[in-house]
Amino acid sequence: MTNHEIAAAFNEVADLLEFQGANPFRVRAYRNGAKRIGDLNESLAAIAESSDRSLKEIPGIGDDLAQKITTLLHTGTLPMLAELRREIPPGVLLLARVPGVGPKKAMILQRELGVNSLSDLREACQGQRVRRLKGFGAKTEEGIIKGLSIAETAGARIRWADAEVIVQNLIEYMREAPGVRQLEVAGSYRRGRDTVGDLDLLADADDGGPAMDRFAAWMHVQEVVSRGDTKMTVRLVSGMQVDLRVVLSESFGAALQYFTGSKEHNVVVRARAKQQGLKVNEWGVFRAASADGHGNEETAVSPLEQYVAGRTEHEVYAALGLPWFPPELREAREEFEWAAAGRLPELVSLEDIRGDLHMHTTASDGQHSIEEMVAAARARGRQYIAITDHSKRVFMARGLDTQRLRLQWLEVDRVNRQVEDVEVLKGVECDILEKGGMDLPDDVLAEADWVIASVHYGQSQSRAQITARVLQALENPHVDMLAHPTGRLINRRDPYDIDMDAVLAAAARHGKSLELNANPARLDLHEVHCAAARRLGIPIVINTDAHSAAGMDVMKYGVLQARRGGLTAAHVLNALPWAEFRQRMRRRP
Ligand code: DGT
Ligand code: CA
Ligand code: CA
Ligand code: ZN
Repeated sequence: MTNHEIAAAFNEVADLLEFQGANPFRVRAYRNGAKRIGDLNESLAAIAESSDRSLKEIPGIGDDLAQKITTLLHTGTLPMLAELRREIPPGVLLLARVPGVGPKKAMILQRELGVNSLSDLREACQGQRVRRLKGFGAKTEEGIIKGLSIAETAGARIRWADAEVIVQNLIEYMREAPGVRQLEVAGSYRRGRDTVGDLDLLADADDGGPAMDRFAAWMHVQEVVSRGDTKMTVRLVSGMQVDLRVVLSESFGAALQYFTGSKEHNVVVRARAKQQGLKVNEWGVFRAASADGHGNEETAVSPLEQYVAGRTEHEVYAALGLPWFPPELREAREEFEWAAAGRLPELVSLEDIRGDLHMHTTASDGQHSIEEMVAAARARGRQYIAITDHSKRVFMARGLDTQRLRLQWLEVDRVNRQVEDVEVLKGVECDILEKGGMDLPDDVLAEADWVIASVHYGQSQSRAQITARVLQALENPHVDMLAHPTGRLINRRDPYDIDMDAVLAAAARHGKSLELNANPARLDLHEVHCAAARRLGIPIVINTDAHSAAGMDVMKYGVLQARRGGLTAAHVLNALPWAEFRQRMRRRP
């Protein structure tokens, strides 16, 4: 049992307890314990086994949690969790995830109205029964109806970063399955899509039985949906479906290629094979038996088709005269043209990133000071950062007016003089006002090293209005970059209605950069627009928009999205080393 899995168990206990209306301190104890476990560098199993150490030396772990960790380590289950799961129908937990509901309201809905599923909830809203509940009201009811349609159109797709947590646990757990030689998660997860529908796990083994037995016993499995000799499907407690397929080593590469997809990419691959008298499927690449019957005498007993390749993906693609494609590119967009020209791009990687040009501090809605953000940036190998707190319009986040901003910039200069290895830029995330225009005067923006323009208000304006506001901001000579250009929040808020062609053209014309906000809830710019920006020569800046030191860890999600847009380091402005980035800056500090 890994730290991840134990933390997940505690988080689930916290969710379920909270759902039952348990003492908030008790709920917090489990959540806090899960968080502390998540931050640990060593495995709980090692600490528990060591004779001179105790689990209780971990901050946030008292007698009770220590005992539960021991139970989990020894038995792989937690009786208390099993009981909670029995008491709370999974349908009701789903309710809590509807935007506008949350655990407290879900609990009331279930208790007072007997609502147990999303469709029950919709009916209750339509019958206007929800608004009559204490503490709900008509506005809440309307919010829930909106939340329901978001939950339904989002379907069961989850954000890539959330899938990553499941995948890490799953791989760690399944690696110990007897007889399994290789293990990979294929599908949209491997392609790095912003959301993932289901997980496609592949195992290389002679006999699928033991691997399937272990899989069925995983603590996060709610139900085994189906099980055959080589394929098994389960549903996890979270609602996510996972397919496990077991193949032989000769087919592992072919299966990995096949189940990584996308379907569209594979259509082209199969057509290509056909042209060459080959056939490709999840078992391998095969040469079709000659139609004229010239085959050898053994044809009657040996397979009609001759196996050509299938052990590795490289081998499969090579057999078809194709290069190995990074999974992020397998969407049948430009990859086959690039391959034909013999130049697949060398996609940007996390190691290429040198700067981070969007982050917040305690001056507005961040949790850490300038110095703390500098230390966090240093720990992540960044050479330069921009401190970009909100401007005054964002009063909820205590946005800065001219006076406070100038004071902060003095502070930035002071810190910058003190640190040798990280360059700290005076920046601001300046709001684009609802009526148009920037939230701070031009002469103030002119003093900054780095100016971000952002839309936070008036997102439901008409396409013409929002587009005009953004174009005006891009024309402002002091603006360097447009942040989170479409405002989408994955599964929660659609992008605002904006003419992206016009925005891209304006950015190109005025030499402005566009942000790829790496927050896994945003991933905005979308990959398709990243590709468009690349073709127009618009620099992309991958930023964390960190509101805390740990917030800087999201960079990898932005990089993944950039890779799906076919970006190389040369397309990413903050992949430039400091000396070169400095040359590119409008104002040179
Ligand atoms: P998802 O799960 O909706 O996020 O997207 P994918 O791409 O993971 O799709 P999924 O799970 O249905 O299938 C994984 C890959 O397996 C898919 O990209 C291509 C391949 N595949 C699955 N079913 C079929 C099929 O019926 N025909 C073909 N040609 N390929 C399939
Ligand atoms: Ca899938
Ligand atoms: Ca699947
Ligand atoms: Zn921001």
